[in-house]
Amino acid sequence: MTTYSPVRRSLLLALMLGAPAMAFAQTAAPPNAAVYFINLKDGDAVSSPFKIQFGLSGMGIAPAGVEKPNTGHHHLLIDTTLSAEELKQPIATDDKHKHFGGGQTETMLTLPPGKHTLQLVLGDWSHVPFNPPLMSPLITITVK
Ligand SMILES: [Cu+2]
Repeated sequence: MTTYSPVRRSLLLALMLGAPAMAFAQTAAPPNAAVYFINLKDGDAVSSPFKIQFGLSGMGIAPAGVEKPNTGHHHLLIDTTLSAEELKQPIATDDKHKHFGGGQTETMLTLPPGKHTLQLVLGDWSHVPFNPPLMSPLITITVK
């Protein structure tokens, strides 16, 4: 007969219950909210560095860490997209996933010449995308 320590037993119990502590809470998106690029569209050609303006309607902007209903902050995806799994957890922070946790609504970007994809994703106060996700269309631009 196998015996488990109390800690081991509670871990097993957590696993059996689906480990709810490991799930991130997603915030519901308000109806009619939309995220979009204001000054860029699919197929545009730009010279680096270039300005990107982030559009948001039907919601407000709040800095990261501030939990306020119907607000979030922008994230810019560069040459990448979020998988279905990634859309349910805090957005990564690296060269391809930029956070604008200060509540910024524009940025200057420097990219090497060639084609690049850009997409905006709104995250809640804890950097988790909304449900359903609030994303701009994915656009492809050419940097001259
Ligand atoms: Cu963020």
